[in-house]
Amino acid sequence: MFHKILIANRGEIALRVIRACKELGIKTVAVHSDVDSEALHVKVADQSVCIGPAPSADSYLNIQAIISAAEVTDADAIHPGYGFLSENAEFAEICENCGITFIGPSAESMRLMGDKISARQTVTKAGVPILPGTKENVPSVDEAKRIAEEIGFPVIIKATAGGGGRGMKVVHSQAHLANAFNAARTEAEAGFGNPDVYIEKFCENPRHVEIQILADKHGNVIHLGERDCSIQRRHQKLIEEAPCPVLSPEIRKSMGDCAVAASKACGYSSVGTMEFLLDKQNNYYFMEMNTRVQVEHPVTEMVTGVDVIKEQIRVAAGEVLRFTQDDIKIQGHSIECRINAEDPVKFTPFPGKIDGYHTPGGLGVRVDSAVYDQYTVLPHYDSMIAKLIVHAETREEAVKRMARALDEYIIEGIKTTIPFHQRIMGNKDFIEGVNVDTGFLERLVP
Ligand code: MV4
Repeated sequence: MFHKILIANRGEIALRVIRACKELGIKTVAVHSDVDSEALHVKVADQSVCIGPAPSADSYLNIQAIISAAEVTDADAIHPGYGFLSENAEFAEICENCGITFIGPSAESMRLMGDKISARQTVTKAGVPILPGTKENVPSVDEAKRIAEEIGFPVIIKATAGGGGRGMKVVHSQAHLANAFNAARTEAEAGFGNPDVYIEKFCENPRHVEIQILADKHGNVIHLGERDCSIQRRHQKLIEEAPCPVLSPEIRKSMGDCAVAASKACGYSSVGTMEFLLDKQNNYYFMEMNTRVQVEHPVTEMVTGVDVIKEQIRVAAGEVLRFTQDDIKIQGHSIECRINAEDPVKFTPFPGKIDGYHTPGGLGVRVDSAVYDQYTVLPHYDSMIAKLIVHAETREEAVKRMARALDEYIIEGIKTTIPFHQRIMGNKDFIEGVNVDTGFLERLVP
């Protein structure tokens, strides 16, 4: 097992990793920017190192500074959290070359799944369903027109280096194809340094369902069931839950088997997530893989009892998976609300000093957060300040418990998305859980 882990992140996920390390008896090193010296992850870690000025590019994305911090503190592993360097294959490679274990998959698996065209090819070989579309880069407008005609409109053009909804164009007819295709390639080149795009049949208002997988370095892979993340706004998830309220046991099993097969096909180890679209006929299609721990991992922890971060650290250290698929039982229902320092109507950032803070508690309530009373939420970073997670025996009870916990949560001095979540917990369609898809928020009249 590792002796000391450096956490190359900030906020609640840095704290989450430190908590796992403490329980495993591993020492921790926090890194922080100039403006983050009062951050909670710095206070709770055994050691801390300042790695640069406020802008992420100069600190949390500064590979040289992070590697130096690991070397001077004698850390033998780096946990990247999510965001920042977590899906940077070059960083993973540099860590390994410096004799530091990167707590995540190999650079090779990251590259294979990071490129969406090669990800589609890889999972197809494993028998995982994908939407009709191209298997290669589409090089020209003429080729794009021919393919779109063959697939049938609507189609969607996506950047192979994109992901998470960035760099996508929906096209409804041949007349709009050329413009969309050229724009997609230009944006892909500008945004990701790679102009390659692929074309897929567009699926209208699907549900976003993803499977958590856990793989060791010895070829053992299991899944921890699914999460439904359909409540999103502009590709930012706001509410996630487990299990998905509309999945039959048969589809749950076949989707889980697919996720495991896809993971084996790319030689994956560590935690990861296979993202699928679920259409109105309950067909599902692989979209992409996230090769890191995700924000919403706690809902999976609540329904499985598995500490996803501790297991991620154990497999990174070379341990054999402690579970088989049959050990994993889904119990009850869990919901997570992302609490952002934002105007709850306009969703614009609202940083500032927290002046009055009280967290909810009681049975089945969990708060993953790194803020505290009198803490100043900074404008330089992501606006998520807390995750409020509940667990209950049934979905109905979980919704009520979330409503109750939101009412107890006091955050004064800044605006937060708590009122937005309170409104959703009272929404008839959300409560019923059936008429919910990725178009849910757009259909809600303010
Ligand atoms: C799609 C799609 C419909 N059809 N692909 C968005 C995130 C990325 N991982 C994949 N995404 C989507 N891909 C096809 N072929 C719908 C989404 C999608 C979405 C699209 C528009 C607006 C909101 C969305 C929310 C989730 C998924």
